[in-house]
Amino acid sequence: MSPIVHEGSRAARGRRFAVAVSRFNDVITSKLLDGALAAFRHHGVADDDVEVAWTPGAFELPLVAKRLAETDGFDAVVCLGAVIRGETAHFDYVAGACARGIQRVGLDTGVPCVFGVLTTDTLAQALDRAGGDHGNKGWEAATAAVEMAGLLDELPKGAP
Ligand code: INI
Repeated sequence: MSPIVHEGSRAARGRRFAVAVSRFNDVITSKLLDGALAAFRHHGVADDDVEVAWTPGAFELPLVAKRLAETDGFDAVVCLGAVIRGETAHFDYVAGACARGIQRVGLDTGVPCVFGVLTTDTLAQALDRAGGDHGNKGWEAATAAVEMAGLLDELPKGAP
């Protein structure tokens, strides 16, 4: 006997995805968006099956993600942002609220909601993760969205 294993197919042709992306630190977030769109294309998603909504900052991502998740027809929502610590305690409020909010949207709606928000101490660290030495977190987030869409499709459905 072997167990039934679910891994989430990455065949994403025909799937629809939404991206909420923060304009704050858009030097970084535009690169995250480029990475996410490239990953969707890589997995066979058509450009017109992806919708992008820009928010003022990372703090606003959860509300916009919720609206997108409640819109019938998206298989997953990707949230992209860059919260950079700098000198202020603002970082902790923005990053914490953003992470908790995005997680809550996924749990409340049942639509996978992916956390593609960089939380770094410096701009250089953020650049490294937005197409630099440490890859592109936007690409990773879109790939996670594709995988979660496939996995939730495969798993037994819960009660309505
Ligand atoms: N928003 C970010 O996306 N990243 C940040 O680093 C940031 N900092 O440092 O302040 C930030 N602030 C704005 C915040 O997300 C809201 O847009 C703003 O507070 C209005 O609600």
